[in-house]
Amino acid sequence: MANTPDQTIYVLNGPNLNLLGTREPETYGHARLADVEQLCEKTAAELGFTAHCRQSNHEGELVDLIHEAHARKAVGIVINAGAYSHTSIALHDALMAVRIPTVEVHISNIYARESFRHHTFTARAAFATLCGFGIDGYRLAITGLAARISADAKPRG
Ligand code: CA2
Repeated sequence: MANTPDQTIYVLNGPNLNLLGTREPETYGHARLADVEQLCEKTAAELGFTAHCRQSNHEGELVDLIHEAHARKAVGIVINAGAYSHTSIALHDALMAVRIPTVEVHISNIYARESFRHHTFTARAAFATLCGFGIDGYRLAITGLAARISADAKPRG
């Protein structure tokens, strides 16, 4: 079955990711959040999906966006919850509640950094996690998510 453009993937970015490209380029590179969102929109469109990109610095707003994804019948979520990945049971619970196939992305390799970044709550609610690919991780995440969604939509025989 062909994908239709109303098949929406939510791309959610968490706290401080609005600063991308303005500070700490050695860790996060030179691309800005607008570049990330453009990459996601292009990648999704090439695969027959629509990327709906949102960023928030507020945990509750991210919870609301996960609920919104469910209400709007989004078919997938790509999430980089930033530092909330390591702290937020609320985001974990929201992702578990909506049961939307989710991929977690981190721009940096969190396992090569401080130990407090090694555990993520949101990863437990995702079927896959990517880290360390820079912003290309978002393209890879959407590609893998699209493949999973298309495979799940195929009738088994
Ligand atoms: O590597 C990632 O994508 C992170 O999710 C980024 C978070 C960090 O807390 C996670 O451990 C790993 C931080 C995002 C902050 O982004 C900035 C970007 C530019 C300048 C300053 C912060």
